[in-house]
Amino acid sequence: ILMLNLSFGMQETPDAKNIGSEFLAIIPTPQNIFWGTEFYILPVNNTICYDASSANSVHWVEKLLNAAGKKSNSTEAKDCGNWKLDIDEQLKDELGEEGYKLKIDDTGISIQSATEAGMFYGIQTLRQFFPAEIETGKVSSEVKLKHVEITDKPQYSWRGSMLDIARSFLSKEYIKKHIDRMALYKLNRLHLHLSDDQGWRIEIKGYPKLTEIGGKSAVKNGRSGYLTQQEYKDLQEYAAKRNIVIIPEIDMPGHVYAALVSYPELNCEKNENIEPQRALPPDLYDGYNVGWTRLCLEDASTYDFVDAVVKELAEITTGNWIHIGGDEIEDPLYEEFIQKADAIVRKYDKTAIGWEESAKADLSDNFIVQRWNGETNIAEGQKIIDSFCKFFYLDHGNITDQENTYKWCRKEGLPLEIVYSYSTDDERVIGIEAPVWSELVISDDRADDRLWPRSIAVAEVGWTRSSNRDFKDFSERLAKHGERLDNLGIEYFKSPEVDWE
Ligand code: TNX
Repeated sequence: ILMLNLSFGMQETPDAKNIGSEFLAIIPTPQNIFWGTEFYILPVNNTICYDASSANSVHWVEKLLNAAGKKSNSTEAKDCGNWKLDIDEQLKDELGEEGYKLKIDDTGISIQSATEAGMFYGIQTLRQFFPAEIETGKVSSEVKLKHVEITDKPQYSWRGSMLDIARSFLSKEYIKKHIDRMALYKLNRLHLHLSDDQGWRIEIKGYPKLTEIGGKSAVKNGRSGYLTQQEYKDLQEYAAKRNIVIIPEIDMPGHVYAALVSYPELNCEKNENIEPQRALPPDLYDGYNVGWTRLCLEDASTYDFVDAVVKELAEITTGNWIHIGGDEIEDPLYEEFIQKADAIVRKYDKTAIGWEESAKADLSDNFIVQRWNGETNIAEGQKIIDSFCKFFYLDHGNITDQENTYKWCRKEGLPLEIVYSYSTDDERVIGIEAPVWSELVISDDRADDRLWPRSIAVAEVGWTRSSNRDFKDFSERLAKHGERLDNLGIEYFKSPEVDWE
């Protein structure tokens, strides 16, 4: 490989770990990168040559060129201009579902991949070669692209971010912005926590009171609201164009107070047994307790509700997965519930995901367990998404004692370096995901502060193999992304570990 690249006039970086610090800062670090010494000066007029299967990707290149103040035309042909986009299924063995090759030399830019996702990620890497100004949509300076040859693919297929829009709602505009930001760093799963004690956030046509009543509440000082099915589908389509799959979660059989208030027949607890004691209905809940409500599992008709909700969700969801929650509840019928809910999800052709506690039940092999504290024994054949709270619960502080953050999982909080330090050799793990629970995240600015820049660390941990990861190098590259984040309008936390430029 080295010989081959030398023959293109490329040089292997002397210190692979130091690739970002000399000039460019690519995050996440690509698997293989050979820097040239020259620059390709982007001309005013560009021709994009693509094959039929790359047609959708042309749009992203046009967008980049437009923001750079350049002109472009596109042609379905091979080797005709200074941009070559080529999706070739034969490359799947080498590049997988999301990998790409990017080459910049004195003839221009070429990107190859086996899939549209890979092509999209090649373009996202290239975007980071452009000056940070590109994120404002208007570049005034000359665009000099350093000669390079990159072959890249992710370590994990699941690189997730979770927004809890149940405790406090986030608007669809915010969620769209979040999707854009995720895409830049190659995060590919957006898990939406859509229901909890404090609110129900997705329209279910068969049970309209879920949103008519349950959509009206929120945690103290938080925001209420909900997504219509149309809004959900719009978000999903917006995300899919950016290689992001939305995973809807309806948290059951616990965390259901908003549903119980909307449909009291789902509740079989005597009111006086409910902690904290509240009348059911009509009071909505705006407190912080967890693990105090449950669906009436003794009553067979509860499963009609579960079936109807899962059915509607499955109908509007294009991704493979439905998250059924399953956290923080003690109930003698819990295991039976998880098995039945899994069967319902499978009946509607989706794969179920549940929080770690679901592994107490005897699960089908395709069920995915989302691990958060590591206290539950998980069977050999099970797939796992790691969301260990001590690495990934971003409602914890960026620094120790940050205002309005939780610290129950790690009293020192979760500074960037801790998030970055996750690694595992557990072969069951298909990836990672960082949740932002929102009891205390009640505004867009707070969401930005908790998500960024730590989601960038999550992105690199999910994409880059641990042997290629180094925190010092990461923080130097991240420092160079400050201006980019500013230009994107992100109110990120200025982590003191980073020497922001
Ligand atoms: C735990 S661990 C929760 C959430 C809370 C969060 C607060 C788990 C699956 N659930 O219900 O919002 O802690 O940090």
